[in-house]
Amino acid sequence: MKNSQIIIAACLSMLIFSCGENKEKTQAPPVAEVVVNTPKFEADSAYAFIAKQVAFGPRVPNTAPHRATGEWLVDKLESYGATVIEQKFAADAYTGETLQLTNIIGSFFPQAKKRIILAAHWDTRHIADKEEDPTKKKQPIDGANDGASGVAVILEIVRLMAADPNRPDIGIDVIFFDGEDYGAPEDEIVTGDASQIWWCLGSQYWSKNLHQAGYSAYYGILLDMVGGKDARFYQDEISVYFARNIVNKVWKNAASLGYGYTFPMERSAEIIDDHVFVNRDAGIPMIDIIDFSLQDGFPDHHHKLSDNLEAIDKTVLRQVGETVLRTLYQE
Ligand code: AHN
Ligand code: ZN
Repeated sequence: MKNSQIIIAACLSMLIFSCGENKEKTQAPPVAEVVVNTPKFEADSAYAFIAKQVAFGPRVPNTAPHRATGEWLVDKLESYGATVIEQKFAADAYTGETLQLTNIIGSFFPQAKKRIILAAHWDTRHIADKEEDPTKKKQPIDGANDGASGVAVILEIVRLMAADPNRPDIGIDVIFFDGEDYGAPEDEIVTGDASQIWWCLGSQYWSKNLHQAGYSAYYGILLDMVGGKDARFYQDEISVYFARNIVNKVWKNAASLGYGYTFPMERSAEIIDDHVFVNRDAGIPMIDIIDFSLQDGFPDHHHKLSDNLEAIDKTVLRQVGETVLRTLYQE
């Protein structure tokens, strides 16, 4: 970290000196808060990245909107200076279909040894299976929050970092996982291998087939449903188990920015998401920032047609963006 980025806030010493009794006894140095100069996260820009993805149509594997979105994401990452690898593979779905999937990996600042992964899934769910109405249940979703929001916050972060001459000396590897949301509906009986997990197909593949032999990273941050109105990001048990120190630093940064309500320092549950496979099979610590609480579960619009642009709150995008940026700039 550069000295110019550090501001020492010694406010606490004033507090101590104002209580007369401790005046002479005070020996401890003032508590210093490290504040870093990050670029300003533009929530309008992140929102526009969501709107752009939604405008392609539902990003369901084996469809034209999915292919077009994939090309746009590659172009976008390259436009910010990344070297992009498209990891293409076929995966079996619970339906018996074969899905043509692509993990999109964009590497920034290749000379940096210390590398951090920013990940999100870029596909959207093929069915709105949490709808009551049987015709709605079969329709694909916009996935403004579930899918597009994580991608959008990451695009905004790399857009800003690529243009910042004072960025920290870290490398960023963006991974947009495919096939996260093609899991079987709860009420559907699926035949075949009972041990097969039908969610997270892209991360399952990547974790066993790294895009570069011997690839590793310091840690990763997965963003999933990070733009919904009334979002609360509790600490998922899997993230705490594999990467407790990363969870602590991210949640502390959220609190220091004044976002403690949105990032409660309380556990949620064991969320099955892309980070599970990255932790377990690739051995890279990865946390998940995901809108889920023990009390309310996933957001109301989860896997429904209402997961559209109206479900998005720019304030939430900004809170998540600033929290992640502050974390990166402290490395
Ligand atoms: C399951 O519902 C199994 N996992 C939640 C992960 C998820 C779904 N993220 C987005 N959609
Ligand atoms: Zn989903």
